[in-house]
Formats: sequence, structure tokens, C-alpha cells
Amino acid sequence: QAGEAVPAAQRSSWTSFLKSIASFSGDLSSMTAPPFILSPVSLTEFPAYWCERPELFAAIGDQHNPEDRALTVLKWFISTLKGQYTSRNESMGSEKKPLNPVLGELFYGKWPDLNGRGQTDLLVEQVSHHPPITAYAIENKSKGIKLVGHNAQKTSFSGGSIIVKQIGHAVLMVKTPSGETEEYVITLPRLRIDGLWYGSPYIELAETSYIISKSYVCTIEYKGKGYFSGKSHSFKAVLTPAPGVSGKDHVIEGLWHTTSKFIGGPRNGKDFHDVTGKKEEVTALGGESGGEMGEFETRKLWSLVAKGIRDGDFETASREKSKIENEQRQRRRDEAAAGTTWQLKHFTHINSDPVFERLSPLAKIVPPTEDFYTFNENWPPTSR
Ligand code: CLR
Repeated sequence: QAGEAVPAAQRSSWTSFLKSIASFSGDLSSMTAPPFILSPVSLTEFPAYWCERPELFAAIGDQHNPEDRALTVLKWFISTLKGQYTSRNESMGSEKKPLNPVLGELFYGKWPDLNGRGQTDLLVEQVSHHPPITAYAIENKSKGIKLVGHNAQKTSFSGGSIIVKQIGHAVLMVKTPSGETEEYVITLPRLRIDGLWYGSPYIELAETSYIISKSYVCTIEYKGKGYFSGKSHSFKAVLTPAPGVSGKDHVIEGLWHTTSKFIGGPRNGKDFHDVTGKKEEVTALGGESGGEMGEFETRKLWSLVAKGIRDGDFETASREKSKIENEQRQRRRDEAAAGTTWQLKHFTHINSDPVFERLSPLAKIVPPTEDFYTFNENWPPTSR
């Protein structure tokens, strides 16, 4: 039945929400949705999903050749997908609408050093409000690994599902034992949000994403129910040496939210990844070096809205949300009047990323150019 998972009192507002998304494409984040579908977490917290298995991230720095590094990067990448795309269903019963970050919103965190893996630091900044764009940097200094990226979304509606095209890419930088910096361009899969009719949305991944370095090109294909394995959350990854590089092909197949295996190449039949075990949430920090949270830090900024949503007190939630939005509008008016613009704290926008330009042709990505938010280097402060 339609709206099965929707509280009776919100059925008509859910139906009109669906109608409005069906006739609309662009920025979903700013649309008003019924209370039952609201999440108390802002999109600026999402980059933490990249590192919920910090030991897999750290392991990239321990490999001694390009082939093992490419495989370790792929294993870490696949292991992040469960958190990125299924964790709200696990913790809140369905996919939800996250809080829409304000310009300049910040999130700082870390995963502590344990068992010699080194500390990993996280920094997130909302670099655009309309359209929403979130930039992030994740670094394990002691292992010489740094991930910098940004993401935005273009949404449309098709066959009863929301289709989300992810805009933006990430660059992973790895210091190799020879002292060189090896770069990987990571592109992002397309999302389909199903289950809308019933009021219990969930994500399926679709199409293809890439991980490209100068030595290896990895093509990851995503399928849902009824395709190659017949199961939801299926993927197949093919890792091939770049033109002119000698090395072996590897083929991996499985379910990104559970396990996968090598199905071809020298390790045929061996297990590849397994995310059925425990993940490790980020430790949120106040400020860059871990003190009091400032007004723009996401958990402080949204605390009353989030509390309202958690407690089912939607009157408070929407009143507090309006306060934040009005304050933002006022800031923009003041800036316009003073002839100034908002200054980003940690990132600088560039129109074309040279790393993407260099590596994207290896996977024949069109267009071969994309903008980027480069990360200002002086971070993390040594104090934390
Ligand atoms: C953000 C970047 C992360 C991966 C990720 C996971 C879930 C996505 C989110 C991104 C963007 C916003 C998103 C969300 C799922 C639902 C939500 C598309 C890509 C939209 C705005 C809300 C739709 C509302 C329905 C749930 C009703 O690395």
C-alpha cells in the first residue's frame, strides 16, 4: 500500500512532497519534506563515511608496489560504500533527508591512533550553499595518505525513483616508499532512491565509477536486484594496468555491503573485502585543534534543530531551522551591501583540477576536466 511506512497524519504531505519532486529537478535539499523523513544530521558529517575503517585507509600506506597499493585502495573504497549508502537505513529505518548545510559550516574530527595505524584527521567545510557543495580533507600523516574531495548532487525523477548524479571527485595522495606522491582520482557512482511510494526510501547504486592512477585503472560497475548476481548492492570491479604498464588484471565481484571475492586473475577465488564486522565512528572535535565548538560547527549550529527532530518536537525544529536560515539571509544581504563575499576557511576553488586532467583520459572520462577545491596545506595543527 502507498505510504505504508508513513505516519497516518503525514500521508497527504508525503504525497504532495512526492508530487513536487516528480515535477522538479535540481536541488532537492532545499525542499520542505514531512517530519517523519527528516534526519538530524547535516551533510557536512557525511565525509566521515570515507574512513569508518581507519585501518584499511592506513594500510594503503604500508604497501610496497603499485599493484598492491591499487588493490588496497580499491578494498578501502569498496568498504566505505556500506556506510555511505546504507547506514541511515540501519540506524533510522530508512534513507532520510539530511540537514542542508549553511555556507561555511564546518566539521572537524579524528580517528585516534590504535595498533600502529596512526591518527587520521577529518576536516569538512561547506563551500557553497546554492547549489550545496561540501569539501573535505582526510589525512593520516604518519602513513603519508591524504584524501581531498568535494561533492554536490544533481537530482532528477524517473520511473518513481529519485536519480542522483554525483558531481565532484576525490583525489587520494599516497607517499610511496621511494618518496614519490602517487595520485588516484576517485569518481562517484550514480544513486537511485527507491521505495519512495511506500515512504521507506533506500539507495541502490548504478552505472560505473573509477579509481585511476598512472599505473592502474579500476572500473567499478554497480547493479541492483535482477542484474548480474540477481542481488541488491552488487558490484564488479576490474583492475587493469594502465597502457604501457606491465602487471596483471584482477576481477572482483560481490556485494558492497557485505563481502566480495576475486573471480579472475592471479588471486582467483580468494576473499577480497568484508564489511560485516564493526565500523568505527569519527570522534567529533571542537575547532581545528579540539576545543570548544564554534558557532559554525555543524553539531553546535544544528543542535536545537537536531534535538527537536530526535524528540519528535517538530515545532521547535522548524522554528530553530528558520532562525538559522534567516540569519544566513541577513549575512548575505550584509555582504552584498558591503560589497564583500564570504571567504572560505580551508579550501580554494579552481576551475580545472590538473590531477583530474592528467588521469581521467586513462578511463576515457568525458569531459576530461572538472573543477576542484584545493586544500590549504597547513593542517592538521600539530597540537591535536
Ligand atoms: C552525499 C555524499 C556522500 C554519499 C551520499 C549519501 C546519501 C545521499 C547524499 C550523498 C546526498 C543527499 C541525498 C543522500 C540520500 C538522500 C539525500 C541524495 C550523495 C537527498 C537530498 C534527500 C532526498 C529525500 C528523500 C529521502 C525523500 O558521500
